[in-house]
Amino acid sequence: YDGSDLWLRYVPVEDPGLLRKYRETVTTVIVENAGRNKVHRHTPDLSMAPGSTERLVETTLEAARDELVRGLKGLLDRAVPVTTEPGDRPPDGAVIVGTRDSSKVVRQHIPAGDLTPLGDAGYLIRSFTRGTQGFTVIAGNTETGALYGTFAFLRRLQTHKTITRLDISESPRIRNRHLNNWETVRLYAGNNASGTGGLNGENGTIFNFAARGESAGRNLPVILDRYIVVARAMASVGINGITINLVNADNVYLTPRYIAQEAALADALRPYGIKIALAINYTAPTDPRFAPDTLTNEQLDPHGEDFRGWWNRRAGLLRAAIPDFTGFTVKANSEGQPGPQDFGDDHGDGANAIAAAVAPLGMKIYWRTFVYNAEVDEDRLKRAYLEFGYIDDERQSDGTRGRFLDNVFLQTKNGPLDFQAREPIHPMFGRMENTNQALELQVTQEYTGQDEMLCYLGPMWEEALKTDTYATDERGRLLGKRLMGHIVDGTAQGHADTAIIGVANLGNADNLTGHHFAQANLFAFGRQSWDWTLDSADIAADWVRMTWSNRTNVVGTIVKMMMGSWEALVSYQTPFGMAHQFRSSDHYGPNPAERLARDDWSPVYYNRADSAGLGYDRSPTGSDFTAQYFPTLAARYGDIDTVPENLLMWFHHVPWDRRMRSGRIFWDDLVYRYQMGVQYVTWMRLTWEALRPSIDARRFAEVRAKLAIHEADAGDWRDTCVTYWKSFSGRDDPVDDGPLSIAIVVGGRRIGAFDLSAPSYSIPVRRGAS
Ligand code: BDP
Repeated sequence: YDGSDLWLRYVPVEDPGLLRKYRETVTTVIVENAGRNKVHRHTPDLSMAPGSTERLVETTLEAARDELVRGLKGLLDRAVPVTTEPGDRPPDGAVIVGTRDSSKVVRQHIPAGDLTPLGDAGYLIRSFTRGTQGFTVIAGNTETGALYGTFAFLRRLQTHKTITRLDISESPRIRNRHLNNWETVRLYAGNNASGTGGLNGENGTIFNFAARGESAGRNLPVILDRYIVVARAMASVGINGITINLVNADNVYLTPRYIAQEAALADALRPYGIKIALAINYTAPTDPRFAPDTLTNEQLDPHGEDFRGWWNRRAGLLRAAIPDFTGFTVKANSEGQPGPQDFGDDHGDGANAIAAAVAPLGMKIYWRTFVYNAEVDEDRLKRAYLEFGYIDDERQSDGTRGRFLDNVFLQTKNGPLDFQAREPIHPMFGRMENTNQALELQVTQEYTGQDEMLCYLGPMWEEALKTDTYATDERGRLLGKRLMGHIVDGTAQGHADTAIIGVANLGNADNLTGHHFAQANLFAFGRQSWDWTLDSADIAADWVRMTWSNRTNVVGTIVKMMMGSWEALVSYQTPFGMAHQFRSSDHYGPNPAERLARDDWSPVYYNRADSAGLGYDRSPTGSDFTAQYFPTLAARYGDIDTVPENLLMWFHHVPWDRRMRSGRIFWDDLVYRYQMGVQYVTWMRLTWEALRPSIDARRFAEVRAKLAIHEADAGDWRDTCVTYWKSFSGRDDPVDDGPLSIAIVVGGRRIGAFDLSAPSYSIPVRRGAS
């Protein structure tokens, strides 16, 4: 097995008792009126798409029905009949999927009052029994809700949970759960210099617009089978949108030839509840490729009609081809991308101009806040708040605050730097009370081992989402809702429209993500986007059961490997709050001595190594970046005695002989930490070896090969960094008094530890986990 189904594997249930029970509970699938609500299709010839071996579905209920049929056939190891007619009373063993609109059964058995509060994406799964007879209803207010419920039901079988006496209702906490697909990231090509390589899944991009197909004499876009696997996988975890191209945007995506391709892709994704968007370039209107509709630089005035008119026309073309096109992602005045500042305007002017132009079409603007400028700031981290904060604060003529329009989201990375393995939260979360905030996470492992290292990111996102922002301090305390997750889901500051964005890790490798374990990060991103309060260990356990095996020892072992893997990577790459020690050529390996043309791209700028110590002083005695946090957090981070040790060097220049909480001096603890990270990888490699009898041959071998590379490269990180630090500290390696365990702390809560005396990872039993 090559991993190409992601976690949508429907293998026969091994346990005979459970299989018998499942077969009793599920004997028929009933989906009424699946073919109604035909979705708008611009490419009718794609019903059987060239390049695809599968018939493309036309409606969301068809997608739900087909998934149920496919899943049950695999899991129950026998075909389950489908009917469209429930009769007077659903037969024993029926599973009915629908909405109150589509299904008589749903209308009869699910009161509107139970469904309405679940909104347009929520679902309900309910068992009905009479005597020994019973049936199951999966219902949503919308077909998409019903599809989500279908996947949730199948997940229960895939993870061997009970499917009787169900009364489940779920709805997402965040409204827009999107991927950003950076389709070409040639710079970080990993092992493959010509494609998107290590970052996005080995050989190249997931969507291939160069592929064309001949059908009925016409030159049609190709919908490859893997697009549909991706669509199903996204829907299975509730992801409902995707910006399909790189943020350093190529204007070609706005040309008619590409729009035709985008329309075909949107048609294929639509039944799965997924809408598409594009990343754009601020100065696109001046691109000669759009002639005769091309503007001059002088016409790029965000307050003028030329600029707004252009974007309105372009968005209109997209809307005509893609009726549910959602809008644009914009990277402006960032890393050489053009933006309003080039013309004397600010982000508010620029974002609002495009937002106003597309608002009549119901579209939104996701304006990224990833900005920095070495020429104006000593500390790169301060820039975003300086450029955006005052706009949020500005009093408007109608007395309200905040200049950004309602259809603008500011899209901000979880941390203030750039997707490092551990960052403090970005101080803008909670600060931008009058603006829609979208949280951007990096699913693709640019700085976390790319597709070579096994690094499960669920705990990292959980740590970020469960960090206390102390937003508005006292008021926040009274409200009781001031975690990062509360800011993002809108409950902390009363935002109705909410968004979370994951930079996707999809590519054209057989397993779509390059490393088999990278699939877990896409899965976790979706699950945490739906419900950020979930426990990352529970998510890992679901994924392992769906992807690898339900055998207790396999589940326990792989979950242990995953849960410690991120803290291990932090330990051998950038322990105790160190950041950005990557060699610039690929962002994979270490080069702490590197000094580049730009300070703020250089490892030496971040490590500040000298004979006194190591780390960046951002406290009031240094750059005073800490002042951007709410007072309680600012005080905690700003004081070397109260800052959490795992963020020590993020905020302080730490003397080599500083006494650490372990009782050892900083230098010794630092070296031990590097060593422990590497030892953990060794333990993972050996542990995987022991799983050989339980894992299919191809995937076993592929992961085994990756772990060997991982171990060697982790050792390289340790050796390169420790050797370099030693040239400043002048100290020897500590001997024989190493710590025995590293605590795994998520959201201020110790969730476990890995113990290196006899390497293993332990997760204490948690109470109250559902
Ligand atoms: C950095 C990447 C760069 C991206 C940038 C961004 O190195 O390729 O363009 O983020 O977020 O991590 O725009």
